[in-house]
Amino acid sequence: MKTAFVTGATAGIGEATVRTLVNSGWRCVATGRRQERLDALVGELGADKVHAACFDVRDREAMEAAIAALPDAFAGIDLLVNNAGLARGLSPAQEASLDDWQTMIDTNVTAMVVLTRKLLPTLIERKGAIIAIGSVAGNYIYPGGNVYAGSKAFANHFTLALRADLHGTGVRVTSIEPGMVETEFTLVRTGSQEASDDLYRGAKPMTAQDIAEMIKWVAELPPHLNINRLEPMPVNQDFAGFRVAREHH
Ligand code: NDP
Ligand code: 8X3
Repeated sequence: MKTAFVTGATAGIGEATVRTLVNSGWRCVATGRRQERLDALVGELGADKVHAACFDVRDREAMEAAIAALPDAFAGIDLLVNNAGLARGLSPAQEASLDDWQTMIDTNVTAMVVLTRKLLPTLIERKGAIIAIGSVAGNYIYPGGNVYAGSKAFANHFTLALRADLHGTGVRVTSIEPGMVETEFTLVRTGSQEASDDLYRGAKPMTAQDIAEMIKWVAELPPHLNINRLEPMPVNQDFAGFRVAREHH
């Protein structure tokens, strides 16, 4: 049985991924800050299938302690799903909160880099795989995207850079860069259930399960196949248009 390490498993894409992988015969280390949600996953799927590792990904010591405390059955990692992440705010840069910017950089950039570096030895030893959840926000610019977009451009490119460095190791690396997925993401971003509901209303966004199925598909491909990047979007979403500001005559 293979083992996946899935960050951000208390909600949305990560939670759906743990459920999908376990139902397909994987073991999962499920991480996040909300212990009660991790406990619920263990209760639902079984302690032999899910190990709950509750820590803040921005806390390097806590991350290291959680890795060191993995039970033997979960200690050899075959798949790292770099998923934990968030957006805070949609304000233009000139009005944005520096604390929000720091939170996004610490979570989406620094934590992903540190965790990946920590798990590379076991991933190489087991000829495993890395799947990272980047975003279309890293590929196309939209107003208010600023630091979130920058952090996801980093995620998209860091993941492809790993693919180059891991050349010849047998480790597979994939960057999945989704558009709009209905999760708690927009609630976290806006701080408002109403704003979140408004954004999704009538848009037919993708579901967390849609992305989990892609992760499972990529993870279970034959070992000679590597998908470099996937960029799924809802049919009702497309690219940001160019804008022109008109001077008054
Ligand atoms: P959710 O808000 O539903 O889930 C986010 C997950 O990240 C939660 O499990 C949360 O756990 C975890 N997380 C956030 N901060 C931390 C932290 N400091 N320490 C540990 N865990 C943390 O959002 P999604 O499922 O939508 O987001 C998952 C990923 O997908 C993110 O990287 C996001 O940028 C990306 N993405 C999302 C899209 C969307 O439209 N929803 C589109 C494209 C990409 P907890 O709060 O318990 O710590
Ligand atoms: C977030 C994707 O389309 O909501 O990563 O900006 S989108």
